[in-house]
Amino acid sequence: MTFDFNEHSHIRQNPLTGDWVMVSPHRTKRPWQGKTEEIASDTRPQHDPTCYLCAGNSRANGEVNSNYSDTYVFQNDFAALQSDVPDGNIQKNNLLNAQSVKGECRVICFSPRHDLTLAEMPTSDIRKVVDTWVSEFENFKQQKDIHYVQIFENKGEIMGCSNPHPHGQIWASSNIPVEILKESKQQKAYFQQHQQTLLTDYVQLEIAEKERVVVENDSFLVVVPFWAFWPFETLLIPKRAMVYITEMTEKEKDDLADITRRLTTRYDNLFNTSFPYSAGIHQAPTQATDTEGWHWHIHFYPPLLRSATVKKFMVGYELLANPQRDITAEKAAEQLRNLSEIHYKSDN
Ligand code: H2U
Ligand code: ZN
Repeated sequence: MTFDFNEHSHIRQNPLTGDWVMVSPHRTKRPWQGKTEEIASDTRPQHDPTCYLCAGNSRANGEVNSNYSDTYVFQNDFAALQSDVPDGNIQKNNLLNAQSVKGECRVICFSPRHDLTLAEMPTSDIRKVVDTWVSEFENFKQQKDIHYVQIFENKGEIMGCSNPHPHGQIWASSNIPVEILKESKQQKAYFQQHQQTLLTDYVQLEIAEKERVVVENDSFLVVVPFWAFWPFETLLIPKRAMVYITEMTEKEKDDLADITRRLTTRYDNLFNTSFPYSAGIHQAPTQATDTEGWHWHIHFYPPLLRSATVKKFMVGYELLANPQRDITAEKAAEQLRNLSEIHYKSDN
């Protein structure tokens, strides 16, 4: 018997973090049936008078949103990070180790339209979201106390998102989060060995192999990465190595809006549902003098497995030992690649 990646259990390494995932393809012996459950289309109004994020409405703490017409950013009223925390730390016997953390949290409303998501917004409006990400990041990058800026979107009730109004968040902190520490270390080591960013080489490899590619345009490639853990996890990678999103040309910003719409539409079309996910931009720490090897990118981590209602759980062996998946990254990519880029709710 010879080893077959599509048949036999194996572990794959994530070169961005050094972590491993177990793949058990034999558990999906039967061919993919592509069962999709028709979910009653959620009909939300364009403006909801009870929504905290809609234009002109009052928020939970009584502040009033402006009558915004494209994107709108406000200070998170229930922020996890606060700017007025005094410095402090605990260090006891190499056992108790703690440090104070300062920062700021903001909310970005993607559109005044309560009923839309990135997948349903026109590309020109997604471009305004890209511009907002860039300007917010630029602003935080100037602040000496801020060492990392996490821009992300948490979408869907299943992900614990509290409001269906299309929005994302920014958490800017004085500390560098663990995922970023891992990615800095791995990307730097790769660069020192190969004089090329890890993701530049990975883009080349995936364009050559094709089987994990979901969608691409002139400036970006989206793959289900070889080491994906979530069933339909994707990695959106600029084809050109850039440390920060502020380095994008106008054309690249347009292309980011384009690829975001095309990817999120494919996601919605997979199970004919507004596809939940946590997605976020990873880029170098903001005060770093050494950003060697850094190549910014966007992770999409969707929890759905088989239908709009069947979610993958990170429990048992996965929580205690090692993340594990059944459907291979290659099979997931094939499914996403074969989907339409016309949103299932649109009339075209
Ligand atoms: P989530 O649904 O992903 O939790 O995002 C909504 C954010 O909006 C959440 O962080 C903030 C919450 O703190 N928020 C306000 O700042 N003001 C409000 O009036 C409602 C929600
Ligand atoms: Zn709203």
